[in-house]
Amino acid sequence: MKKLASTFVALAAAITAHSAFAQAKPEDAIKYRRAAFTVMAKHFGHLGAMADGKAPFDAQAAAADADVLAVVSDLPFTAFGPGTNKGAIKTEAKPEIWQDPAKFKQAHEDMRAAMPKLIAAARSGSADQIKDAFGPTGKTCKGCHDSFKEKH
Ligand code: ASC
Repeated sequence: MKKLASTFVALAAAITAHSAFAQAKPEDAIKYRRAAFTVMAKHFGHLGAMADGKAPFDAQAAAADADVLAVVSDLPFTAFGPGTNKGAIKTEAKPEIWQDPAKFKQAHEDMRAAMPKLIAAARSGSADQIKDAFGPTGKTCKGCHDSFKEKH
């Protein structure tokens, strides 16, 4: 019964989160999440390049990256609703996302725990703080990719 109740709660949350795509074609959701991940990777990657000394450090640009990540980093996760495992355009999302939603949710939660630290670091204007926060956040990106993103 407890399991049934928690399944219902998870389902209700999923329906709410995915309502933007409830009536949409699967490829609309695929396009949306790929676009959000692309924007995310661009700004995350820029922080990483600055942390590694591969791009000149620019505190203002770092804060702008943080602002983008604060808005964009949760968006892809609204677009993995039921039936969006395949569509008319390419997706690298693995079936495991829909087969093991609790594990996928945990991967999202891991990122949600790490990302605010990177965002705060990037807003602080300190290259050292960005360097400290970047690795742990990147680990959550990689952890999710390893389980849920097709390798190519
Ligand atoms: C990036 C990027 C990712 C992550 C991942 C972290 O810059 O585009 O997908 O970092 O490679 O391991």
